Formats: sequence, structure tokens, C-alpha cells
Amino acid sequence: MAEPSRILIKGGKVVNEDCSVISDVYIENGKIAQVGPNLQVPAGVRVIDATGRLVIPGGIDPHTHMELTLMGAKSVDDFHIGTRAAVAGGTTMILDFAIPTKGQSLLEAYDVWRSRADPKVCCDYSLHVAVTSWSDELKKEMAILAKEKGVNSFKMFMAYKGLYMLRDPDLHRAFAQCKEIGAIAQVHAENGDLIEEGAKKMLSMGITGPEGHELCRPEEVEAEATQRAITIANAVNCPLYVVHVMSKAAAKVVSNARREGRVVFGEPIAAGLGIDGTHYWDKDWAHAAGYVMGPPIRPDPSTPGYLMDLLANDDLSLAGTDNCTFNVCQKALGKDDFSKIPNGVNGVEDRMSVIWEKGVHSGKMDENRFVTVTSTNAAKIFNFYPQKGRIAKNSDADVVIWDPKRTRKISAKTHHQALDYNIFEGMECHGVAVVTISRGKVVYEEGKLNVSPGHGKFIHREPFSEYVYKRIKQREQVRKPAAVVRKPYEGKVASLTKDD
Ligand code: URQ
Ligand code: ZN
Ligand code: ZN
Repeated sequence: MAEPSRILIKGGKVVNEDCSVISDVYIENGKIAQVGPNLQVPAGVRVIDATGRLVIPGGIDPHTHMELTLMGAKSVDDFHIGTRAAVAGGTTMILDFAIPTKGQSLLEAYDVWRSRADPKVCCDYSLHVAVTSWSDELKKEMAILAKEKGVNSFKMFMAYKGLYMLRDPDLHRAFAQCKEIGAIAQVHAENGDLIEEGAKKMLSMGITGPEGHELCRPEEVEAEATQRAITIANAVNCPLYVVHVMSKAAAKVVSNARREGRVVFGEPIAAGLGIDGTHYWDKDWAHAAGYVMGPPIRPDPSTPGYLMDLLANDDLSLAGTDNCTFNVCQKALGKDDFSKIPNGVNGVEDRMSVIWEKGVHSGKMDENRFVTVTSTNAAKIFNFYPQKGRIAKNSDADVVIWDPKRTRKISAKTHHQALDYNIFEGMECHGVAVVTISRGKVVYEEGKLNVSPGHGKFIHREPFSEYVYKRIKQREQVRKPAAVVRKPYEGKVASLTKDD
């Protein structure tokens, strides 16, 4: 049956970042054609009754790693299964990462990831590009990606020593180039040297289990790198985006920098917002290993609530998932040595419900802030707002009918991800996607998926996002350092002393 390209969503409460209003939404040819009360539409239009429910912009997950090969394992959610699971949870766009393999150029990596994703995605997507080494050639490629390929975000790793890690001088160069081409610099902020030393110490003490993964890289290892990245970015007036903020210590560094006026955005993820890292001490090795990611999920049980409070008040800016899923048998590559457990957890399907339960149902944030942190801010920061991130005329018809009263119990038995466990297993959440519409097509309704691989499109993003660059440009003007004009020194000058 040909998909109806015209849909009328009647009687729902339209929730945008700035306001909520009972209103109809009329969708035609993949776009939102009208928003308003009691819309009159042509005959033959499919009508969906949203009375008593919310009509929200489709979720945008700014941080996923579908089919990434890492530490000898390939993440099991590929671009089809991963985006299929995303729409089942109310997310209608993901931003993944093209990460070059050793010796691969950025443009080659970009092409490889495009060829992987384009034929498979069930919803729209885009790509950040990882900078895991430095050269003049690579610097030029960043400019090409920004000018011609729709990439305005580059991720640098301060961890994964020997694999992805950049040291400060190259971070400085990469940030300076990001600023030059109007991109945002993203960082995985952990001190890779301290992680290496910490891991050696734990293993030498016979601590080989997942608890060693957290013990070897405590919060301050994340906080120190977060501050260092902020300092380096500020030295070159480059906007900074700290991915997967996992600890109270790192979150304090980000919020303090924002209060001091730095242009920095902090991204907590569903895992850090929904659960804590006490699981690493579980007696069941497989259970404990399932939570291994970097930075670790923190064992301090007050962390999820603390991160959610900062997300609610804009000290932290938006929520991702870092969805990078490895089955138990893949995690078992590290059964004798935690540093060999492939890093990554799930989140792409459950992010919206976890944040509704722990953020809105708990009273920490309202429905408008929920939309902001799950959709709108990603669109603004990565520069495709209001194409996405808003229920408005001419915006893409990425729309979710959300039932705040309905609950669901998260479980690997019922989830749509490829993973054979779920870090949120058993969590009861208020807030459920009832209907998900991607590009004007109903791709999920009342538990039934209706996706087609390749339905999603790559979203090009222009550089110099206004939301990110307005202050940067102003500072470029008004904070230019200038030399003092003074008469030359004409006094006595000592002679140089040789080393003795
Ligand atoms: O570090 C990342 O963001 C990627 C490699 C996913 N894995 C993880 O543990 N965060
Ligand atoms: Zn990372
Ligand atoms: Zn990641």
C-alpha cells in the first residue's frame, strides 16, 4: 500500500523548546505543512488522533557508533538495526562518527561510513569525523569536509593511547583548524597517560575484572582532561563540545567554564543519566562487563541525579547515548583483563524514555526542556535548526506522538537492538513513543515497525552555526590582543651566562 504522504495529527499538545500549545499538525510530502487549531485538510488524508498526548520533534541522538570496529570487535547495532531501534524509541535522527583506521585519510573514512550508512538507515543521520592523528594534509581535509561534505564537527580523543589519542600540541592545532573552518571541536576528555598507568597498577594488583576499569580511571582523570580541553579551546577561541560527560567532577568543570563565559557544551548520555557504575562490582562477570565504556559509568549513586539536574538547568546542554554495543561474548575478549573489554553500551532505543522518567517524571525538568535536550539543542549546535528540532511549518516531518502517562519496562527480551543484554534491564519508565514519523512516513506505531532500509538521508550541515559562533565571532573582534607602544629600553644589558 502506497504510504499516505499526507497526515493530519489532531488534538495533541504540540511541545517545542519554548512553548506548548494544543494544536493540529498537517504533514505533506515529508514536511510539516501547517500547525494550528482545527485545521481543515483535503479528503483522503490519514488522521491520527493525538488527544491527551504530546506531539514532539523527533529525538536527535548526537552520539552513536553503529558497526564500529573497536578493540577487536564490531559493534552489533549496524545502521539498519540501530536506526530501526532508534525510531521505536522516538528518535528520528542519529549523528554517528566516521573514525579513520590507521593510515586512512579523513575523506576515505567519510566515504566508507557514508557507503555503510546510506543503504541501511531507517531515519535521517549525519556524521562527525574523528581526527586521530595530525598532518598538514589532514588539516586540508578538514576544510574540504566542512566546505563540501556537510561536516561541521570533529572529534578528538584524549584517551585511547596508541589508537586515537592526540596530545596537547595536536589538540591545539586541530582546535585552531576547527575554528578556522567554522566547525565545533568535540573531545573525549580523559587523560590517556593516567589511564595507562592506572590500568597497569590495577592489573599488577590482580584486579582484572570490570571494577578495575573504573578504579583505573577515576573521575579526576576525566575532569583534568575536560579542563585541559577547555583551556586549549579557549586559547584559540574555538567552540568546544565535551562528549559523554560521565562524572560529577567533569560536569562541574563544564558548568563552571560556561559560567565563566566559555563557549562549551556538555553532553551527558542516557547511561550516565539513568544508572550508576556500581554494576562493575557485580559478582556476575558478564553483568559487570556489560557496563564497560569510557569514561566509566560512575559508582557514586548520586551521579545520575546530579547530571540530570545540570541538564535541566542548562549547565549541560543535550543528551546523547554513545550507543556502541558489544554482545557478552565480545565483552569476554577481556575476561582475564578488563583493559581488553570492548568499550561501549546501549542507549539509542531507550534514551527518550529514560530521560522522561528520570528527568520529567521526577520533576527535575519540564516537557519543553525535555524537547530541548533530546532534539532542539542538537539541531542548533550542529546547525540544522529549524529544519529539525521543532514542530513548525516547513520543518522536516520528523514527529513523535509521545504518551507521558504510559509506562514501559525496558528489557533485552523486548528491545529492538541487536544486543543480547540491556544496561537498563528492568527499568520501568513513564514516557513512551506511540507513533514515530520520519520524513513524513509512519515508521513506528503502537509497537509495530514499518521501516525500510535507505529511507533515511544524510543531513548536510553548514559550518559557522550561529548558535555556536555568534560569541566566537564577537570575541574575535573585541578581544584581539595588542602590543603596547613604548620607547625602546636603553639601559644596561647583562651578558649571557653559560651553563656551568
Ligand atoms: O569512546 C567512544 O566514544 C567510543 C569509542 C565508544 N565507546 C565508549 O566506551 N565510549
Ligand atoms: Zn568517547
Ligand atoms: Zn563515542
